[in-house]
Amino acid sequence: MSDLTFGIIKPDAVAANNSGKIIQRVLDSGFKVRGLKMLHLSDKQAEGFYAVHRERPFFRSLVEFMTNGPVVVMALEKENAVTEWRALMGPTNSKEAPAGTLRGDFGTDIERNAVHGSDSKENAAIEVSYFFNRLELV
Ligand code: 3AN
Repeated sequence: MSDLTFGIIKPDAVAANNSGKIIQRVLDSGFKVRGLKMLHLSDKQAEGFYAVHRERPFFRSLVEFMTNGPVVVMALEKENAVTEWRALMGPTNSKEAPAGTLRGDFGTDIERNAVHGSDSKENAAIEVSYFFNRLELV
């Protein structure tokens, strides 16, 4: 099996009806979807997921944004999945993300940036298991 990474279609992109387009771009880019579900994060779930950012000034705002509507979580498989998914997403700030990247095409700014992706193989494994149990991964 190739590498797994973890992705989220964030509340801004779900609310704008862009989840389908984003999933199509995922498939067109050669990822295999190993896990997929929609959920509405609680404060505790979002705080736990973003625990590494707890001390950052934007933490409260990030948690509020991530809990303001449903998200779609994905376990994605591809050779070099972490790097490939981050390349498809584009840079963190949607204002600086080029057209053709998901954050460039579907995001608004540094917070409302449409998608999340793991930043390392180690974090990908942690994040996949935060959201999926083994029965939910095909
Ligand atoms: P990435 O998601 O590209 O790995 P991180 O890990 O630096 O970026 O940030 C995690 C999330 O926190 C980002 N996806 C973004 O939504 C939010 N974020 C990062 N920096 C800021 C900021 N200066 N203001 C508001 N939100 C931010």
